[in-house]
Amino acid sequence: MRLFVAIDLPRSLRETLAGLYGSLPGARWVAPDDIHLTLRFIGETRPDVADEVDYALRSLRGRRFDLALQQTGVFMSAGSRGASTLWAGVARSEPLDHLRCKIETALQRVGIAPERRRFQPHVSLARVDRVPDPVLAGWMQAHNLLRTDSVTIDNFTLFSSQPGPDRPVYTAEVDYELV
Ligand code: 2AM
Repeated sequence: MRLFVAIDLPRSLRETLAGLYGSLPGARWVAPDDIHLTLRFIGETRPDVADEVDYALRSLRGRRFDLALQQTGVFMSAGSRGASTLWAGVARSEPLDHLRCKIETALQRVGIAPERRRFQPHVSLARVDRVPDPVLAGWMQAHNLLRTDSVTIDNFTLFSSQPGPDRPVYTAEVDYELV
């Protein structure tokens, strides 16, 4: 199974983000229920290793923290990752970095290969490969100052991802409480 660890965003934040939908013709928006903040992509994992991942995450003691989204940006398509992605950024915070480090340590302890890529916390909002560049640039300028209220994050989630007919299907497998 294909796994990743993420924060399943509170409804109020998803609603704020979903309020942007429809404002950019040609964008393929992420379904509001699927909006999340990935902490660690794990990838294809054997069932026995998935059990160990769950155990490792369960044993981790993480602290709850406040999170706000700010600004928008675009990752241009890179190889197999496919379409360019429009995202909302995450205000950098020490507790978020701390949680991510704890997750990384826990995963490495059960043999998951270290993450070499730099952590760029973001919430993917839409695939925008079909949006003409000038239209995208205008939209970005108008929404660059996006800033949501801050919300308390009191859990994180192990998700599985399966290919669906038109988009991946994300399933929340286990929630882990932050204290
Ligand atoms: P994205 O939204 O920027 O594409 C499930 O695929 C989640 O894991 C997505 O949030 C995705 O980020 C993230 N992710 C990180 N690295 C990935 C990778 N190498 N392949 C697929 N998804 C990845």
